[in-house]
Amino acid sequence: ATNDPAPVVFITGASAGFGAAIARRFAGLGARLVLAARRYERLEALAAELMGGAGASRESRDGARPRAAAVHLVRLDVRDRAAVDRAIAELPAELSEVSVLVNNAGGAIGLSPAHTADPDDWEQMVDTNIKGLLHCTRALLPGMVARDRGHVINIGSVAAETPYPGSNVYGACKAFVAQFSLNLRADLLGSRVRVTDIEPGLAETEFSVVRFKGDRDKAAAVYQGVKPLSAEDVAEAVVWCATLPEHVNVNRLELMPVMQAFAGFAVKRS
Ligand code: NDP
Ligand code: 8X3
Repeated sequence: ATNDPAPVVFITGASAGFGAAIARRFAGLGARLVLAARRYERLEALAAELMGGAGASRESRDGARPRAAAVHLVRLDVRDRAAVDRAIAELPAELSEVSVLVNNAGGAIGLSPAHTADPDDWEQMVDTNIKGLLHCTRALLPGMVARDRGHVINIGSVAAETPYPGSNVYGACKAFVAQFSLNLRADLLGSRVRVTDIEPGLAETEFSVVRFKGDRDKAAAVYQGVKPLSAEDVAEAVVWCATLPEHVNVNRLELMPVMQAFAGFAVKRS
């Protein structure tokens, strides 16, 4: 109905990359936003932009200036289950009925083969991409089911499906995300809560700077000579899934730049 309040969209990892672009797109639709990340000052700058305050110069792809109906910021490390539960329990009353959760916080740490990879990097990837996503989902899902309304949008990756050297734990985490998303659909049958796994390919964000632990030259080389996906491309896919008619569930959506494809089987000949 037209007098329904603007939906509340909870986005993890909103301080950069896809998460910030997703926030801008939902703001452009007049949504109410809960933005979470560890770098709070980044969230503050984004909130100022989205509420039309300082720094509100950026225009969205269709030329409109995004303006959120409300923005609430949460300094949050999704790896900390108690902190996730607390942040959700302490949401302002008017933002407590979250209708879209975008589980976006995550990334890859390192690109080393399994036999030399740093186990701390593996643990960080599992804690963020898998356990962080579980913490947020488990905390927000009961409300969605009780209201019989909601959408969990998980940011997976092409790495869930396609192996490549050095992807070892990162790709396996995203395979978890893909299967967990489908399993949620099975559990939620009978409710109107939707679940979508968005699986982007090569996209230029801070992803590679994080993967290469701050080595910006190495990160830039990943996108050299290619037109990668942009954060806005991915945000558009997210918003499309979220704004389809309520009876439509996109289970899984994989997108790549045209200049990326598959390498086929590798064979080591003697
Ligand atoms: P960025 O590095 O640009 O952004 C990652 C975001 O995740 C940041 O906002 C960061 O915020 C947040 N984040 C990381 N760890 C935590 C944590 N422990 N708690 C809370 N927030 C956290 O990368 P992308 O935008 O590219 O990545 C977003 C998602 O997309 C990730 O899940 C990534 O795996 C996935 N992806 C990326 C692709 C790409 O090529 N770029 C392709 C396919 C999927 P902060 O540091 O402030 O906490
Ligand atoms: C990020 C895309 O191909 O670098 O998930 O793993 S890739």
